[in-house]
Amino acid sequence: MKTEKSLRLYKKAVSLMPGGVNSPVRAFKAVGGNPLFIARAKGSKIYDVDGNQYIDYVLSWGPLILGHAHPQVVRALKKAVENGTSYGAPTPLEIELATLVKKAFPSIEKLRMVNSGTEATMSAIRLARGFTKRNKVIKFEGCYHGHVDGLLVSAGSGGATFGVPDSLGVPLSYISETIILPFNDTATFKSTVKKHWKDIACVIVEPVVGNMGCILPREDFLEVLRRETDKYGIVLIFDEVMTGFRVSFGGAQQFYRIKPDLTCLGKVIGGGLPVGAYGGKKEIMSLVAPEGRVYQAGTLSGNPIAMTAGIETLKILSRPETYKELESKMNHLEEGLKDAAFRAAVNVKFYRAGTIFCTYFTDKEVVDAKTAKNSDTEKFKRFFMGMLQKGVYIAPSQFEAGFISLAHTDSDIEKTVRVAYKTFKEL
Ligand code: KE4
Repeated sequence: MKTEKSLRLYKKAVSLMPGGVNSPVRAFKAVGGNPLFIARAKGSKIYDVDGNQYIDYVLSWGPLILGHAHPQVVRALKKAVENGTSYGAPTPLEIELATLVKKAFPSIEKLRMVNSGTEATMSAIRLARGFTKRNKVIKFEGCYHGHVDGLLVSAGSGGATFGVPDSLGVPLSYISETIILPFNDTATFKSTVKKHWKDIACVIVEPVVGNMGCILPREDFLEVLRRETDKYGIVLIFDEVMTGFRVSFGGAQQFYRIKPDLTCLGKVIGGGLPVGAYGGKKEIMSLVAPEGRVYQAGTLSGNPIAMTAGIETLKILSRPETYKELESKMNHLEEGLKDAAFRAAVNVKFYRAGTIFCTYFTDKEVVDAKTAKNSDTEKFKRFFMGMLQKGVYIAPSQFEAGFISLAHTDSDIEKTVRVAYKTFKEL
C-alpha cells in the first residue's frame, strides 16, 4: 500500500500542529505507524491522498450514519450556503432541527444547540449545578464526555472515589468535585450516593460506553442510576453524543427505556458538521440564559449550514425503513465477524449496541475499564494494521468503537468479513 504522499503531508503537518493532527486519536499513537491523510469520501468508502480506498467503519467517529456525502445532504448544503453561512441571529432551521430531535427524544422538552459534544456536556454539568446548588459530579471510569476540565479524571488507586487528573493543566481543585466510580458497579454507586448525596449535583454517564471500545450496561445498572438519583434529587445526565440515533433512533434511553433528566447529543445530529446539543426537563432547561441565570453562549451555535446537514440527516433517519436497514447490515457484519474469528480460532469478544460495535481480543467478558484494559491490545494493533492494509479502516485504538452506515453494502460487509478472517489467521 503506497502512502508516500500521506507521509510527506504528515511531516509538514507536525511542524504546524501538535502531533500533526487536530484531535489526538487521529495520530495513530495507539496502533503505531503514521496517520493517513484523507482526500475524499463517498458512501461507505474513504480515499487517502495516495489514492488508496478503504471501507470506512470510523465514519468520523460516528456522525456519518448515512454514509459520506449523501446526495440529499450535499444538495441541501449547496443550496443553504448560497443564503449565507451564519447570521448570529435566530433562524427557522434551528426550530426545524430542535423539533426533529424532540420527536426522537421525548425526554428532551427543551434544548440548546452548541458546536460540539464537549460544549454540550460542559454546559449540562453547569446547568445541573445551577439547578441543584450542589457541586459534585459522579462520572464512571473509562467514560469520555469530551475534554471538560473537571471530567479529565482517571480512577485513583484502589477504591478511592476521588480520581487523579488524566491531563496536565487540570488543577486538583477542579477535580476535587469529581467522584469517579467503576462502570456497571451498582453497589459502589449506591453506597457513594448514600454517603455524598447532599453534595452531588449530577451523575453523567455514557448509557452504552463507546470510549472503552463498546461496553454494555449490566441488566439493572441504568435503572439503579435512575432510581437512586430520583431518590436524592440528583440530576441524571445521559451523554448520548455517541449513542444518540445510533443505539436506536431514540438513543440508549429509548432502547433501555430509562428517562434521564438531561441528555447530551452531538455527532449524528450535525450530519458531519459541528453540532452538539443539551436538553431535557423544562424545569431545568428554564435556568439556561437568557431565560434563567445559568450562562452559556456560542457565536456559531445553531448556524444554518450545520442545522441543514442535521435536518437532512434526521429526516432520512426518521423514515421507518431506515433502522430496519441499519439493523440488518449490523447483524450481517456481527455474524460474519464472529464466524470469521471462530473459523480462525482466535479468542475474540464482540459487542454491539445498535450500529455501534467493538472487537476485543480476550476470552473474558468486558464489563468495565479494567476488563477492557486487560484485553490483548498488542493483538488489536496487529489486527488494525492488517485490516488497513487490506482496505478496511477501523478505529485506530482498541478503546474506540466501530460504526456502520446506511451506505455499507452487502459486498462491503462480505469483503470486510473475508479480510477479517485472513487477518485473524495472520495473528
Ligand atoms: P466532541 O467535543 O468531540 O464533539 O464530543 C465529545 C464527546 C462527548 N461524549 C462522548 C460519549 C463522546 O464519544 C465524545 C467524543 N468522542 C470521540 C471518540 N471517542 C471523538 C473523537 C475525537 O476525540 O477525535
